[in-house]
Amino acid sequence: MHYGRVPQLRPDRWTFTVGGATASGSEQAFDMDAIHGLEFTEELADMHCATRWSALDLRWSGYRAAEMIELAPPDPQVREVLVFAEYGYAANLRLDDLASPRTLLATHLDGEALTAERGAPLRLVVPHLYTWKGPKWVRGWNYLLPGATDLGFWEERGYHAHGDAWRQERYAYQADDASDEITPRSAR
Ligand SMILES: Nc1nc2c(c(=O)[nH]1)N[C@H]1C(S)=C(S)[C@@H](COP(=O)(O)O)O[C@H]1N2
Ligand SMILES: [Mo]
Repeated sequence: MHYGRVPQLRPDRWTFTVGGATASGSEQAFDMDAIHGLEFTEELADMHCATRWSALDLRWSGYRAAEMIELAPPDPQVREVLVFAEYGYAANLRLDDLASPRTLLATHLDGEALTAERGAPLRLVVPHLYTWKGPKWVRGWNYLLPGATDLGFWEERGYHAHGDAWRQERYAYQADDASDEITPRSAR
């Protein structure tokens, strides 16, 4: 399930871009070959949609987002990222959640290459967060400095900046005033 149409893949033009507050100060772009050069790995994860359905024990495989963070690291002040996909879909994540060893840039589900519907060629999977934090057709992320107000698709519509499925963090009004959290406009 997703918002909008399934994007058409243009492999020749496809890049994965890490920008915003990078350690180097410049944006880095990776092509598909660079992604496929990372170590291939697997994670079992449940999907928890914030609108309450769940799907259990899905077997995702692909590459650890943490490896990409190592290749294109953030400025030391960075605690948050905006992960973006085709068509303007994006999600706010904590850097810690992106760097979690279970967070994957997935290319396969249950041993099969992702279909276009499921997010091919690459989809972010963050097992412990609500599924809206995992953009299908992911194209990169921007590192955010403290105080940044960049919001993802659902965060702009009042959803939670962190989105921990086990704490049922669905809506922004549930957030405390922790200064490391982005405060969505609707909660100000
Ligand atoms: N690019 C993009 N990714 C997205 C979404 C979207 O609308 N666009 N929806 C999210 C939400 S809310 C859910 S529940 C899951 C649905 O994933 P599925 O289609 O594999 O079931 O995709 C997530 N990733
Ligand atoms: Mo969802």
